Amino acid sequence: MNLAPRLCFALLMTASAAAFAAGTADSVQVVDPYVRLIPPGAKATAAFMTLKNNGNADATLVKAESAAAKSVELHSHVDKGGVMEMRQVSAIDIKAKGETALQPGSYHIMMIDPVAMKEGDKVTLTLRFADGSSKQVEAPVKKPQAASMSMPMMDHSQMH
Ligand SMILES: [Cu+2]
Repeated sequence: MNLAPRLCFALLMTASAAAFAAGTADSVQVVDPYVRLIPPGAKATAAFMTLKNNGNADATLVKAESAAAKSVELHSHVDKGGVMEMRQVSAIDIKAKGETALQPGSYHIMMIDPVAMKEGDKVTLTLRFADGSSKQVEAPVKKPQAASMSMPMMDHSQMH
């Protein structure tokens, strides 16, 4: 068996894919990133932003990393019989020439066991895309607005 030529070919393919990938990350623009301020000792927070894809190919976010939390996951909210539930997702798509909003009640980057944060701190996140390209984002820590404090879609009329 002669595996060497095939292996070389595979390496070449990987190298060219990586070169192409740099362009893909470059074509994704991060608009208005922020990390939600949480009380000290809270077990999790989330990062939000709008991902704008200026490229001609769909982009797929597959991972987010940050030194500011023990683990970082991509999440979405799903409607489960009228109750919004957080769910880990393996990827978040950004269509070519389109945009995907990471916002309260929808997609978000979950930061579990975060370091202590205060308003105005800058959190560095690394976004990794399906093709191996990556992008660094500086997200300021912001106090949540009143509207996003409450659970999304919650019907307050039923609480009284
Ligand atoms: Cu979450």
